[in-house]
Amino acid sequence: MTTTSINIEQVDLELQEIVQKVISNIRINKAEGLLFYTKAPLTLLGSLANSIREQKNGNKVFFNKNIHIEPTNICVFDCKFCAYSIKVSKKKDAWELSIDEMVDKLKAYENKDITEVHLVGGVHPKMGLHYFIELIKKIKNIRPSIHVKAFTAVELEYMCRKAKVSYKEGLQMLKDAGQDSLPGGGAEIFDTEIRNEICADKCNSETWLEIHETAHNLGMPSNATILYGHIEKPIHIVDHLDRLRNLQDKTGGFNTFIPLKYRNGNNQMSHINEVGIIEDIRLYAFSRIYMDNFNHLKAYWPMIGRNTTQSLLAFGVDDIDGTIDDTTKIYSMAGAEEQNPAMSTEDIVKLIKGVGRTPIERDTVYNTIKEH
Ligand code: V47
Ligand code: SF4
Repeated sequence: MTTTSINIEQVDLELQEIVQKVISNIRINKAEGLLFYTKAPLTLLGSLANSIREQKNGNKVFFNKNIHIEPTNICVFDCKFCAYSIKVSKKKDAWELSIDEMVDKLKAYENKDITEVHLVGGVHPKMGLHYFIELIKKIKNIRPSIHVKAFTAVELEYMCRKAKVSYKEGLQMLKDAGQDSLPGGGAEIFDTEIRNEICADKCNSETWLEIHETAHNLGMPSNATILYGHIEKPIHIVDHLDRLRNLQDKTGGFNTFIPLKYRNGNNQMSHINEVGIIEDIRLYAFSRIYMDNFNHLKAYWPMIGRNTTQSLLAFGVDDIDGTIDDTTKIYSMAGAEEQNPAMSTEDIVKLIKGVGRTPIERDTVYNTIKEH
């Protein structure tokens, strides 16, 4: 690392060694990570994170032009934090889109220069691998150049199991149909005890990691997430980041890391208070420091809100996702500030320039499309 404005003598002795390592680009281990995450002053975490983001990405802040398609909110699983899923199709508020309805959603963007479709939904018992292969083929048929980022590891585990194919076979079939990459959802918290408390019945941590590793080996990159700010403790956060860092060492297949703040509206964990902005900043800044082999750290603005997103650009974040155009429900239903998430390119550019950064329109794999 080149420069940092930290006066190291002001820091507790036990933390100084860790700071020296970070400044010298030497990886910190789990024990050091835990100490640093829990004990380092916020200003120190923030300053180091900002130096690292500037070393990796300069003054750039990336965004893309994308839409979400959510095939259904019916889900066989029962994650306690989920405000979105519905068990049975007959209930009001449930939706199940046909392939043609989903293709029509994309057709509505015929004359708009979106570059990505983010395709994720509940785990519907009847929408299986072959249904989605047909959907992806149709999407690529009408818009061959669009990047299809589709299906969390949770959806993939279920569709492969139902179709009786291995993850490798299932992913290869989806890739052949035109799927380009995987989003980062479903990771939640890898620690087994916490995972069993909040989402016991969906794919476990080892499977999540195995599916992403398999995708990377097939040449499909992916994203990674953490769901933070509920019942997890710092040790679980460090463990989660460590498992992702290990897989990234192995494959290099992750594009970006996306911390997702737990929102407490309308779910079975609504009694848990949401954490405040100080905890958000601590988590993002620490992630930037610990995940030394991830090139990008994303703040997903529909979930965390525009103001916090702007603040996080000084604490390690270099990506804010996309324009979205009000095509996702998952966070608004859990009480996020953004009830109808849509930003025009002008809005995004203004948000980024408002804190003195340089907006870079990118494609999904971080090729620059335009500097604004
Ligand atoms: O896995 C669900 C989270 C995720 C809540 O890869 C909640 O580019 C907070 O992963 N409070 C799905 N979070 C969304 C996701 C995602 C979003 C945007 C971009 C990308 C990407 C991935 O949403 C779930 C879960 O962790 N989630 N409910 C809630 N109440
Ligand atoms: Fe289903 Fe995903 Fe909600 Fe869990 S988070 S209940 S897997 S839609």
